[in-house]
Amino acid sequence: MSFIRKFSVLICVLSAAADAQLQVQQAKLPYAGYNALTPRIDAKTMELHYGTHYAGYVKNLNAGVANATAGGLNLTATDLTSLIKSVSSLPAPLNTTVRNQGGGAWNHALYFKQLAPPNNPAIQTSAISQPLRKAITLSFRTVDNMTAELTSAAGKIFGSGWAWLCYTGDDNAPLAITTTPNQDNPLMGQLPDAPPVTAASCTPILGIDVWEHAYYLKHGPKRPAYLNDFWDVLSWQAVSSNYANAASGKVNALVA
Ligand code: MN3
Repeated sequence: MSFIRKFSVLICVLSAAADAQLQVQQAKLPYAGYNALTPRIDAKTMELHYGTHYAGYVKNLNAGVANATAGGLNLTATDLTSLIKSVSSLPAPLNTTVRNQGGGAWNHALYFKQLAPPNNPAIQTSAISQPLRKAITLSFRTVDNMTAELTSAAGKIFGSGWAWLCYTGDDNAPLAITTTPNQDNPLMGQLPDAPPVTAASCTPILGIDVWEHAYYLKHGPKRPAYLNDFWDVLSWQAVSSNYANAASGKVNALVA
């Protein structure tokens, strides 16, 4: 075997090994630091939420994937979105890891990327794109109706979970509101031991985290006060971009 041939075989082996293991990175914050969302979301909450909880989901997911692939599992998912969508077909214990830690990684990437500082024009409803506005009108008549329904759904979640504005793919009602417990995500479909998902398999374009870690340091038990603050730092520009990506099937762009 020539040197060149040996060298290219080695390259192939190395790239196959690199492909075999999916490594998820934490999404970068699209604003400057943990102080950027004050006073709506305080720096200590951001530090704990982004730097500890979200970082933990990513770390634990990568460790679980590394363990499973080291044990001989041939993982076909090439990104975080295809991984969480495939959760029902994964073997134990990876299925539980992907559901909890992978869901946590996906949900928090969407969450932090959709926010903007309170003085940023992106938070004005005038930043809503024409296609998103049309979808909201078809599904809820007005933006105010939609935000009221989503706030109400988020307020009613018992314990930890998420409220979602979700792209359905239905031309007559392109958007729906749904909730999931823990770190479940509508992209996972209807999970066997979970409460019925009203719009299973839809693509979240806006997510409200109602775990206590998202608000307890500042608001204590007052979840409605947190929900008020949340809307003041929600970037409609980001949600518009999420809608465009969801509607064109570029779902992993929501969390990459
Ligand atoms: Mn959280």
